[in-house]
This record gives sequence, C-alpha cells and structure tokens, in this order.
Amino acid sequence: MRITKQELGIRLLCVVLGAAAGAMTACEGAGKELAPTDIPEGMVWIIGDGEAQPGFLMDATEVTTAAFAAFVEETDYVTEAEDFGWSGVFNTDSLGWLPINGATWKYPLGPDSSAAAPNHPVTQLSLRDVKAYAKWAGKRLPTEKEWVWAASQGGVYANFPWGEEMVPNGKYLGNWWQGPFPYEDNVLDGFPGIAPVKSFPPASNGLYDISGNVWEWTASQKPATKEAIIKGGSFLCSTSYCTGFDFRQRQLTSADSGLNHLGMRLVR
Ligand SMILES: [Ca+2]
Repeated sequence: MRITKQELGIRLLCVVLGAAAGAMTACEGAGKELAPTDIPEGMVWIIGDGEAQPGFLMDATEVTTAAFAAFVEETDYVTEAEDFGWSGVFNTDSLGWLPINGATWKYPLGPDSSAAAPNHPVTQLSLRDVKAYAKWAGKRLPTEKEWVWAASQGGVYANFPWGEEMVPNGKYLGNWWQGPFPYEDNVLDGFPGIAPVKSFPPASNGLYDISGNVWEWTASQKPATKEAIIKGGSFLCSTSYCTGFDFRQRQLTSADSGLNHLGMRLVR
C-alpha cells in the first residue's frame, strides 16, 4: 500500500505531537496510530497505516561499535567470528572476499588494520550475535516488511528513503560506491569505506543511513533456502553491481556470515 505525500505530512505531524490532547482528533481522524509519548532515546516511531501495518519503534541509526562494546562489557559475550578465528573482509586488491584471521567486530578488517571507531556501525556479527545483542537490549530484528515500510516512509517512495531521485540536486544522501565496482570508487559521497553513523541527513521519519553504509540483518529468510535476508546496501554497493541502497533490493546470506559491510538496526 502506498500513501500520498500529504498523508505522510499528517503522519509525521502525529509523531511530532505524540499523543498530546490536541493532536488526538487529527491523528485519529487520519486513521493513523498515535506515537507513544515515551520514545526511548536513539529510537524513532515508525507510524503504521492504522490497518495491516502497526506502528513500531526503530533505532534511528545502525547499532554502533560503542553500543555493542557495552553489551560485551556487561555479558562477556563471544561472537561467532571470535569463535571461528576469522571472518570475511572485502579486499580491493584481490577484488573479492577473503577470510581474514582475527577479523572481528573490534577489528573488522583484521588485526593489522585500525580498530573499529566507536561511532561506526558495528560489523562482523552473525545472526546469532545480533539476536544475542537484541535480547540484551530488549529489542528485536525487524522483518523485511517492517524494514521496507520504514525505509519507504510508509510506502510513500518507491526507491529511496529521501524521494524518487538517487542523487537529488547532485547531493548524495547515503554512503555507497560511485564508479565501476569493484575496480574504482570515485567517492563522490565523501566516504571511501564505512562512515560514522549520522554522516548524512536523516530521512523524514528520522532514520539515518537506512540506505547505504552497511547492510542490515532482518528477521526474515528465504523460505526455500533458509538464507537470511539483509537490506539497505553498503559502501560496497554501486549502480554497476547490486544497487543495494535502493530499498527494493535485498541480498541473501548464511546465518553465520560475519562481513565487514553487514551490521544491524533493531526495532521494538
Ligand atoms: Ca562511499
């Protein structure tokens, strides 16, 4: 189901006003759900359609290294990549994915490269790892349907969270790969690899980097193969390859995949 831009405006107003007494009539009259008055810090309210899609809370940003470090500090959790002793890293010299010994969420490119910055999206986590973090945080992974609902601003847009144009007015609104992948990244968006969260403006519903930067695990899987569905694309996506930052796209991956361009964003 798609809604009009006018309806989107009403929905966003309902989110801003919350359940304030004066907003009740307008929001209920629009047939939309009211936002809760106690939206947790770091989350945004994704308003539903008042019918098949209930509203839900979603992380405004991809989960950061700092947030995951707090989880590990408290629980002594060991990730699957740490158990295996290696994880997948994209190598621009060999133009492909390599198993790198010692690549973990702390050192996503391997122990000989820089440590992950606290404000970067956390990566190199398996489905087991992200579910463990989600349980600790009192959240859960979004379904693919919820994820698309949020990315499309409630079905308003068909391709990108900010509108119908990939690069409106020549301005890049997400982190991906410009140029022929994997040979040449022209870095027109300013980031040759992963970017800190909130490096680009938020979408109208308050979500940052829902398209681009890192792929995001979902709770959904392809029924026939049980492969996990990931959404949103990454800094490695280009129009010459996967165009994953177009939210219609999806990729499939095995549940134990740790990769340096795959992270998470949770809902409640
Ligand atoms: Ca980029």
